[in-house]
This record gives sequence, C-alpha cells and structure tokens, in this order.
Amino acid sequence: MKKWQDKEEFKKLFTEKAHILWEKDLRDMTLNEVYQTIAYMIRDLVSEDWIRTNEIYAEQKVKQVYYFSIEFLIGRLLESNLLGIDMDDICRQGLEDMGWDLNKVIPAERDPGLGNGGLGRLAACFIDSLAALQLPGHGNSIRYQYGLFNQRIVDNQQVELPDNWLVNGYPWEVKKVDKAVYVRFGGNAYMRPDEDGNLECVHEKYSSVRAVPYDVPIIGYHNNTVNTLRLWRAEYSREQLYQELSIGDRRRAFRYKDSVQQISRFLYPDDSHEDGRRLRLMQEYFFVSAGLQSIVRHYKKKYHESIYKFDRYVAIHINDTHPALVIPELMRILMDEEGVSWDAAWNITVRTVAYTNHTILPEAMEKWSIPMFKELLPRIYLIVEEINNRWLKEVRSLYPGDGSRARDVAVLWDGQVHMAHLAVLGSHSVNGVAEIHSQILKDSTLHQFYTCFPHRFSNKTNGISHRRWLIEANPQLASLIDDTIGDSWRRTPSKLQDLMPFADDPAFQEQLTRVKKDRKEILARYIRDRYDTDVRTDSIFDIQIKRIHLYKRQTLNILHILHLYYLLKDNPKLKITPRTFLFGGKAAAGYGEAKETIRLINVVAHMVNSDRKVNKQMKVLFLENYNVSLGQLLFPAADVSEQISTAGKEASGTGNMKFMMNGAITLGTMDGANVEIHRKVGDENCVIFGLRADEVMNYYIHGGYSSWQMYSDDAAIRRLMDALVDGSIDGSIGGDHFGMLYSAFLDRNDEYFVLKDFQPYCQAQQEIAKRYGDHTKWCHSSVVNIAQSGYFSSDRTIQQYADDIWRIKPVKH
Ligand code: T68
Repeated sequence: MKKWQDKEEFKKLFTEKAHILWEKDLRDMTLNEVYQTIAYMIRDLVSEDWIRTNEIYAEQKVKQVYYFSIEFLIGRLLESNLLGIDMDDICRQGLEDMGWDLNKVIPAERDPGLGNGGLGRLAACFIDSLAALQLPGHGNSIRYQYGLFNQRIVDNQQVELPDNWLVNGYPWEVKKVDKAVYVRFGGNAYMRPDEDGNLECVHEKYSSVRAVPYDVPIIGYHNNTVNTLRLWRAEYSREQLYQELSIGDRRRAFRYKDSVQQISRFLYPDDSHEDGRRLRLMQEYFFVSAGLQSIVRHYKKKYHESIYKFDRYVAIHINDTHPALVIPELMRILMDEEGVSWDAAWNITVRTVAYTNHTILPEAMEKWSIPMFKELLPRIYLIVEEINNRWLKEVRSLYPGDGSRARDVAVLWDGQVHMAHLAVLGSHSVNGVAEIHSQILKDSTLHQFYTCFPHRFSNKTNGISHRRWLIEANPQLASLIDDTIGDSWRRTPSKLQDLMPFADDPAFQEQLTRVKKDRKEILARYIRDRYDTDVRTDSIFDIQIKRIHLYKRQTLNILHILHLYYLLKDNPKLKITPRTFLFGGKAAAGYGEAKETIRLINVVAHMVNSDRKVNKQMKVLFLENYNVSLGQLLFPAADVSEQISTAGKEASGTGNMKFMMNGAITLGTMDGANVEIHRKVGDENCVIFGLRADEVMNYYIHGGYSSWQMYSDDAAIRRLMDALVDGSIDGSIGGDHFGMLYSAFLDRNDEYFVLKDFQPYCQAQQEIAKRYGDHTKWCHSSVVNIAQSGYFSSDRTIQQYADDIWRIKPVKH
C-alpha cells in the first residue's frame, strides 16, 4: 500500500491535486472541494492495490462472492477510508498546517442515501467486513441518482425533499464505460425447434437498456485488499434510439429514452412494505441482469474454465428477494447463451445462489402480477413458469391428493409471482438474520419448504461493522479501550471480552463516565445549534432511531412520555430521574400512520418542552433526517437503547447492536437479536419487558385480545387514547387530530399490542430510572454491554457466511 510519508508530503500532494482539480487558490477552496481533493488523493494511494486485488483473485482463480442488494447504505467514506489506510493522523496534521480542521471537512461529504434502513446498512457493513477479512467479495447494486428523500419537519410534520446527492460529483466512483452491458425488456419470447429439432428460445422486438457500471473501491482495514462495489446506471442505447427514430416515430423514441432514464433515477422509499410498481420490477431485473452478465463475462475471460464449473468459482448472494431474478436470469444465460441443458443449468444455479430473508411481515413479501411480469420480462417469465411447473409436478407426486401444499409453495399462484418461493427454490441456502427469526421461518413462514429442504435452512445473526460504529463513530471510547486492554480488539473484536474484568474497576468506570459525558455534550451542542434547545447532559439519554413503523412501536414510547408528562402535571412535587427522549427516523411517504406518529411525537415534544413546570425533568426531541452520519453522533451518546418492537416482528434489528457497542443499556422486547443480546449480557444488564413471540402468535391464532377492554379497564390508557382525539395535545379545535392512530389502537384492535404492553413498558422504564440512580451498577452494565458486543461485529457474521454458505477463503497479499 502506498502511503503519505509525512504531513509535508501530504501538503505537497494536496496542493498539486487541488490545483489540477479546481484551478484556484487554496484559500478559495470550499470544504467540499477540500474533501474531494483528499478523496482523489486516497484513490491515488489505493489504485494499484485495487488493480492488484483483482489480478490476484483471477490469477489464483479463487472463488468470489457477489453480494446482490437493491440497497447499500454506505454512509460517508472519507473518514472510514482514512482509517482503513491508517492515514488519518497525517491527513489531520497536514490540513491543520494549511488552516483546515479535518472534523469540519468530513461533514462536507454528503451521505449517499442509497438505502432505506437496516437491510441496506447491513449490506454496507458486510462489504466492509469482506474487505477487512481479505475475503474476495463484492457488492452489486444500482447507482440511484436520487437517494431516499431528505426529511424536514415543518409544522410538526414530515416533509420529503429530493436527495440529489450527486450534484457536486462523487469522487469515490469510477465510471467503467468499457464494461457496459445491455439489458432487454419487453418484446415477445417463444420456444421453437432449431435445425437439430431441439427447442430454442426466440426473444424479439425487445427494447435494450445500456447498463454502465460505476465502481467504488471498498478498502480493507490495514491490509492491501481493495474490493469493489459496482453500481449500475441505466442509459439509453444509441442504436435503439436511432432505430426508433429511423422508423420515423419521434414520440416513441423519446418515450423510450425517458423511460430508460427513469430506471436508475430514484430509490424506492419503502422499507418492509410491498409496493408493486412496474418501475421497481424494472430496477430489480436491471441490476440483476447487468451484474450477472458482467460476472459471467469476467469468469469466461479470466478463469478459462468450463461454464459447468461456474458454481465452484462464483457464489451469488441475494439480500432479500429484490434480486431473486438472479435465479431465472442465470438460467437464461446458461441455456440461451451458453447452450447448457435445463437440468445442468438448474444444478449450477442452485449451487451458485444463496438467499437471506429479512422479514416475516406478510405485507413485505414481494409479489408481482403475472400479466405485468410477462409483458416486461417475457423470456424470464417462460423460465419462471417452467421452474414452477416442474416444482409443482414434484410436489404433487410427493404429496398426492394434498391440494393445499401447492398453494403454500407455488411460485405462480393466484395470478402472482411469489418471489420468496422462487428464492428458496433456486438457492442452496436460506437464512434468517437472528435466531428467533430463523426459527419462525422454519416453523411458520416457510414451513412447507423447510419440510422439503431442511438442510437448506440456517441462521446467521446479523452484525455491524465495529470499525464504523465504534472506531470511527466513537474515537473517545475506542482509545479508552486501547488504553485498557490494548488495541488487538480492532482486528479481533471478540477481544472486547477482555474488558470484563474492568466492569467493577472504579478508575475505568470513571473514565467511561467521562467518555459518555463527552459524547452527550457533543450531541447536546448539535441539538443546541440546530434546534435551539438545551438538554441536560446529566439526564438519561433515551434514544429510539430507526424507520418509523407501527410494528416498531415508536407509539409505545411516545405514549409513555405523554403518561409521564401527565404524572408530573398531576403531582407538581413529583421528582423523576431527568430524561431526554430522542427520536429519529423517516416514514415512507405513503404510510399514513407512520407520518401521524411523527406528528404525534413532535406535538408532544412541543407541549413538554415549552412547559416550564416539567421541562427541567424531561425533554423530547425529534431529530430530522436520521441517516448514517446522524447515527454516528447518536449511538455514542445514548444511555438507553429503545428496542421495543412487537415480539416476533423485528427480524433482527442492528441498531440494538450499535447502541450496545457504545455502552447503552437495551430496553427491549424478546424480539430479533435482542434475544441474543439478552443472553450475552444477562437480566442484570438489560431490561426486557412485554409479550413474548409465542404469546403474540397465540393471540393472532386464537384471539382473546381486546384493546377496547384495555381501554375500559385502565384509566391511564383511557386518558391517553382520549387525548389522541380530543384536541388536548395538538390544541386545535375540530378535525380528527390523531384519528388514524386512535383507530389503529381501538377500532382495529391494536394489531401490534401497544396497549397490552403499555403497563409492562412503564414498569420497565421505572426499572431503568432505578438502575440509573445507582451509578456504579449502571457503569458495570455499560461495560458488560461493550465487552459482550464483539460477537455482534459483522466480521463474525461474514466469517460464518464465508465458511458455511459461500465456501470462500481469505486471500493474503
Ligand atoms: C430489516 N429490513 C429488518 N427492509 O426489518 C431488520 N424492505 O429487522 C433487520 O435487522 C434488517 O433488515 C437487516 O437484516 C429492512 O430494512 C428494508 O429496508 C426493505 C427495503 C425494501 C423493501 C423491503
């Protein structure tokens, strides 16, 4: 790896680079230009290693994995890349000499909003770990021109503004024009006999889209590995445009041009919500087909191996079902382009592909209408139909007379293409993302498949990059850990365990308290600058940051806050442990209840914060535009981590891990990875409450829950529910106030058991206050959480995927 020798060399190279890039005096440079200059300098340093990494993989013909994901929420790269190449100190000193502060330069980089939430961030942590472990693995996705919207709060409500994150250019990407491929949409596809009487497929009158890759280097941590995140952009094909124009139909030609450019224009702002729009299907096929074509082309060109050995050298992972078209697309390439028979192609495909499921919410299961699918992807449809026919034939012969089986496992059913069923059938491995979630997949969601293919199913509990979420986000804590147990945990996060003996060490506790206080002050400053509000750093920082969703129950949190407010109002002498409640998260633009939840939080926040009788003891804030960068500010400052989803609903959660690693105590339900966090730290070091997943399931199946009953039996609940609709909190007359939420709780029988879990949650909150009162014990818990968080590094997760699913090995160089 090339390095800058010292700050003098840094300054010299910076000056040269800046002059070439901006043609202006250094003193006139904007912070964004300074950031971009350093980014290009880092590219210069790593470019040889980037080329070399790919050469070595090809020379040694190692098996490589390609992680296909419709989202990669990578966050800013400047700081993580500086840390990765160990050049942060030199860069900081060099900049300082020239009059800039690295801490002010870093925020000049815009967060690429190329993801919605957990699923996209997981993909980013995974490619980070692949490179850190020197594993040959790359990302494949779409280069959206507009990321997830920027969120503003106006009049207590969410407003969505376009996120044109590429306006100033993106210095990390390299456009690879020579690697462009073409993706076909529409037209007619049918089978006909060739000269030898074998069936061949004809696909005609399709329209071609040019897919151009933009590569982003994924830099390993203190090693020489540089893997690739390949992002595809859709462009019109000139030939096709000329062809349309030559027919003389200008309108058709321009329609073609426009529709093609739409494909990589927007990221869909929906998490865990199906939204069967045609353009989304085009996006999915677009990046799948482009990615696969380039993998097959590279394999043939560099590996010189028979196509029949493809699965020995290539693993493809599909992050949820959005890339599940990999299965029929690989079949198409193998059969139509490589002349492989159906059976051989199917074997290769299944051995190549592995699938991760991220949700069991029925509304998030992807399904496409058959007529639309057929019209857009006629060749792929023929293949899916054949997969389905062969499969149902098998099922019927295995279970004769059992008609309901077919319904549970069919790929084509009820006029729809069921993507999860396609994904399971066409993969050799299916995994969930936390133990409880993987168990639910086997027991219910995919139970019929599990009985057919038990060996395919496994669990791979999620993880987070400790480099980003501890080393980068919380350098104060990272260096305290270095001073205490040495720095080997940076490469081997399980070594964080070595902190255990310090859990009761007064000197260590004192330093940890100092670090937490520092981080709370940094956050308090941000809040003051941005919201003109003062928060007490001696209060409990209680934080819930994640997408806004009914099942995640931000409503439970805000109802408790309102309850606490009433307690203080009713008992003016009451003293509680001071608290600062912080929320952050985006609601899908079309998700009414989620947007109403944001409004409720803001309205309550306003009422509480402006009430001088209570605002010394509690404050509530909704922080706008939660994203990776804001997360890096929030996780280190947290005392309490809110993980309060209805048990059985949150597949894993990963925010819970980020909080834990930064010493926060989990306040949560027995859901997702909370179950494993609880096992690691024990009852004494987290606070668990509420219904268990089996109890929730029982209510769903057998009934027996009535939210109206809760309403009539519990005066506190009644008061809160009434407040939603009587205008007392939003202070307006008329209108339905928070009628949508009211009706979800009462008219629709509280699907997510908010009222049922309300009193247990209040008690859990009291338990938190009690524990916080005993500072030594609280510190003990905080240390235990940090010490046990090593297991939740994505390095552990990725090692498990590499060993058990992909069968890939590290490549040292
Ligand atoms: C999340 N899923 C899970 N989906 O909710 C979370 N969905 O429990 C888990 O920790 C995380 O995945 C990682 O495994 C999502 O984030 C989406 O964002 C999404 C996006 C598009 C369509 C559907």
